[in-house]
Amino acid sequence: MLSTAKREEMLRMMIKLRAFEEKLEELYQKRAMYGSTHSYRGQEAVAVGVCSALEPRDLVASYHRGTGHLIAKGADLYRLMCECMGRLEGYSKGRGGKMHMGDMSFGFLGNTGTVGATVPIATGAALAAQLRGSKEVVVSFLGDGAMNQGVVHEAMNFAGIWKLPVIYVCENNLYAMTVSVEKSIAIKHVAERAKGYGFEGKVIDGNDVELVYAETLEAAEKGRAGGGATFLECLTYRWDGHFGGDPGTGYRRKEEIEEWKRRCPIKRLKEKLIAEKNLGAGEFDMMSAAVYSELDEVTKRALASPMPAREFDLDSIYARSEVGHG
Ligand SMILES: Cc1ncc(C[n+]2csc(CCOP(=O)(O)OP(=O)(O)O)c2C)c(N)n1
Ligand SMILES: [Mg+2]
Repeated sequence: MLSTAKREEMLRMMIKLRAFEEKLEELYQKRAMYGSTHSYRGQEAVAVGVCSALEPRDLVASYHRGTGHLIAKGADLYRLMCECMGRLEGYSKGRGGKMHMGDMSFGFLGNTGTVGATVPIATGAALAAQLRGSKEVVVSFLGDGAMNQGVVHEAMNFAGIWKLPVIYVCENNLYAMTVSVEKSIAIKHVAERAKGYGFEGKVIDGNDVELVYAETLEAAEKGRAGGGATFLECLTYRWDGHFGGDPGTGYRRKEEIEEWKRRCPIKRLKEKLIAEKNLGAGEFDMMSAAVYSELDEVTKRALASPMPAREFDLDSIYARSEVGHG
């Protein structure tokens, strides 16, 4: 059983993830963001459950819906916000925007907008960890849609052969853009594919943060002990549209959205802690208010921070032609 302090910490972190998405949406509407949003609202228990079970030395690779993974793994909110706004003090000096940043100081290999590309990156990092004997475990987050990319199959097969210390966390939120899993995946649970790669695949409730935590801990211990990869299919749901400009309806029924909102991962842990008398309703409100006000401060600072200067346009460009300028 997890301590109350640990569960409160996870609750606070889930609120932080949600507040961040709400702030990004507000900024997107004001055209203050660099690029679009891919809201993580509704899926918070996956990022928080997984990252809370990892050790600081462990590594994470993520995808386009990656702000939650970044925060849960320890990103600095100010630098993250700056990157989302294309500002100089962002993790990629404002060049990558919210889909492209990484920082090894907190074990974040990076996220990418190329669907499926996260998986070979994480698998390669797991091979490196195995060769170094470092006992690091690598997590690859991916969506259900990514499961149909060829490179994912190649990487998972490789992980199975080499018994790599990697955990594939598939966030099955039932849709890839507007396409439902029923239309794109021939089997009911994509976790069944893990058997074909020679490692264990489990289907779990991705809105239960304590369960996600426990399953990740078990998979990480197995990976560290040389037991190889694990695939966790976390059943969850994105509350919002695929990206900022998508209302999220049309291809999804209103009742379906409402039903999943009732299964809110934050509400679930909050109510459990209150029922156990480990948290008061007032305490929850205070916790929540503190998170939102911290984020307001961070946003204010980020909005006042510098934009990248023209002189730096060619910095960090590794391949460029020496001819044709002028
Ligand atoms: C290689 C590639 N193909 C297509 C796209 C366009 N695209 C962006 S997100 C997305 C859907 C991904 O769905 P899923 O993996 O389930 O993640 P979710 O958006 O549901 O979190 C697609 C097809 C892309 N970015 N990269
Ligand atoms: Mg999906």
